Amino acid sequence: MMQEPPPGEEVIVCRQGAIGHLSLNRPKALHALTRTMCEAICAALREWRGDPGIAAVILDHAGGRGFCAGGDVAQVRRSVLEDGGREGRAFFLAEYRMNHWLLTFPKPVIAFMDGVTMGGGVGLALPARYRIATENTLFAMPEGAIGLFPDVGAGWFLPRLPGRIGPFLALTGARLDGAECLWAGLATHYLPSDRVAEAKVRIAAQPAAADAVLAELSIEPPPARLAGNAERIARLFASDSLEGILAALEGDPSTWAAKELKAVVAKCPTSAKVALRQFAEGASDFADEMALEYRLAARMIARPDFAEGVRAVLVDKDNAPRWQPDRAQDVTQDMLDAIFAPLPEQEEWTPFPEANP
Ligand code: QUE
Repeated sequence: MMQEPPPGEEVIVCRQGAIGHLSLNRPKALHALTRTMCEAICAALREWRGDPGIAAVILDHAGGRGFCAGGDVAQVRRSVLEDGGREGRAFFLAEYRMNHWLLTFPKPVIAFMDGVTMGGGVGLALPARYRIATENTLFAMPEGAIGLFPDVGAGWFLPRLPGRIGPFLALTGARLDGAECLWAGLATHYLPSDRVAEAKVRIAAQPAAADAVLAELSIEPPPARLAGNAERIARLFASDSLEGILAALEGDPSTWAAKELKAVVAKCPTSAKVALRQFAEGASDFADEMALEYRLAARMIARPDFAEGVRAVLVDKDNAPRWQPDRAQDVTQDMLDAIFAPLPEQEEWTPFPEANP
């Protein structure tokens, strides 16, 4: 067994047999990610990558509710207001490198989404080979509520979901439960939360049998509400233009469409158009996707909508953001072109330089 981590450690890094165990440990902030946490995760992955004594990695949260509420966007907002966004960009650089390292890690990663899994938490879970949902899972990409966009690789994973579930999640910020995550392929297994501890112990004892352990402990989830909505999601979110989706929702007589229309209209229209263009263009590989997202992040946090969105949701909590512009038709192609334009070469995102290639 490893020694106890120092108190206040934001990620608990330890080895259990042939398992590398990473536990997010910021319970008061629902384990929201800081740059320090992303760098600690990457340092552990770098060490474990070539270590023949490590067969797999477990990713979970330490105490209280979990799994991970996102990036610490309140801190990014302070950076934007105080240092021109320098620290905010450093955070996204580190976070996206972590996302890329998780996806390219040469051994199985097992992520336990046993609680809130939003934004940055989704970026930790989706690159994992095994993604465990439970009855506590609450999954969302809510960045449209804070003038950001679906990042952390969402532009890679979400367009690959069935139907138009990706654009639906991005534009509405809809929250999925564990059963819906399994149905959509966001999760690979559904376990009752009271079997999660046993799953970890058994995987640590026998990492090569992770697959069998998870299969054995899995249960049939309750029906996925999302399955019943899949047809109208595919139909009403079919357009690659925000105006097209708004028109489809407005033209549908169902109360479901009226409710989702309300959700889309409440979000930042620039965020929605950025998400749709990001999904439609698609990157050729995951590293390209992260480079694109880093450009988008650098531009989006500098726009007034980001500071305003975080203010409305997390600082003042009035949930009454004033978007600029606040109508879809006023977000122009030129504005989007400026957000998608490459950064000066020395500011572009690059993968972590490898210690042992
Ligand atoms: C959109 C987001 C985030 C959000 C709410 C949104 C996000 C995030 C948090 C969050 C929540 C609770 C905390 C915390 C952060 O909320 O990214 O530190 O305690 O991290 O509507 O993107």
